[in-house]
Amino acid sequence: MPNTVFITGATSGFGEACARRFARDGWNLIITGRRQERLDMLTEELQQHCKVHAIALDVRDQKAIQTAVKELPEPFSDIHTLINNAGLALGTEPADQCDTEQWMTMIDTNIKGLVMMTHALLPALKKNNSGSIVNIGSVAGTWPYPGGNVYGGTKAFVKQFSLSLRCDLLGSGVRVTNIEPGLAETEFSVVRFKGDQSKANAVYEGMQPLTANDIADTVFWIANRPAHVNINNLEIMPTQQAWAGFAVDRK
Ligand code: NDP
Ligand code: 8X3
Repeated sequence: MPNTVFITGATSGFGEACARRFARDGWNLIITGRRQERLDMLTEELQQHCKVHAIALDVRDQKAIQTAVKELPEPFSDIHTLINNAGLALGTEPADQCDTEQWMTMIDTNIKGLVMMTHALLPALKKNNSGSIVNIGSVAGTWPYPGGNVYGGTKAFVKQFSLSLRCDLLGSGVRVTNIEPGLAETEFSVVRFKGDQSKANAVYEGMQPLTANDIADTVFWIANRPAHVNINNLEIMPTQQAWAGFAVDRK
């Protein structure tokens, strides 16, 4: 029987590419996201290759998470891999000029959504004494940059939560990985700049960013390591991206 993967944020970018990658190898898919029409299109495309269960789900809605998990039909209730991918960055303003509503949205989605999703699926994952949780962190969780404030903070949380989860799951057979991608061209920057496509394009101008498929291949590789192998943390950047030095305020 094929394994089942549960993907949050499968309507775009990394999540959508993961859905295609896992479908290609015949995994059963649970695809989620807020945009129903995108879920419908993806279901129609992928159900030729595998079984697909689509759920319109906002990860900020804790009750909806509980219901979605409780009502998973056979064979989807037997989950091997959870990809905690749903997330976003909003704005790049310095902290004192930020819209705090945007801060709360990032915290509610990237932190609270991820932990509640994880908590809801842990019983199903532990039942089989195997499987994987793959969390999508970011280089922003390790390397600070101006305007990254709360977004970077949420991804630092994801990194530490992933490590702590590993400790709690030791002996369960369930693996945990935090992936930290650098610049990748998806809808990420369009969302960050509130639909301003030219601002988003400028982020990737003159360089070759990662693609959603690069990340999907990586996630697929991680989920398919032998059961005794746990990739703890994996940072992945475009070749044309590296770190800058410290900033110094010289008077
Ligand atoms: P996209 O904007 O292309 O995709 C984001 C996905 O998250 C969409 O499917 C969106 O679905 C979903 N999502 C957002 N908010 C919610 C919510 N409240 N409930 C459910 N789903 C939600 O961006 P990426 O694919 O690039 O981003 C995926 C993850 O990767 C994010 O966690 C991001 O922080 C991280 N990341 C991205 C990098 C990049 O450079 N692109 C680099 C490092 C990390 P919908 O709108 O339909 O709900
Ligand atoms: C996305 C990568 O560098 O834009 O998490 O924050 S970055």
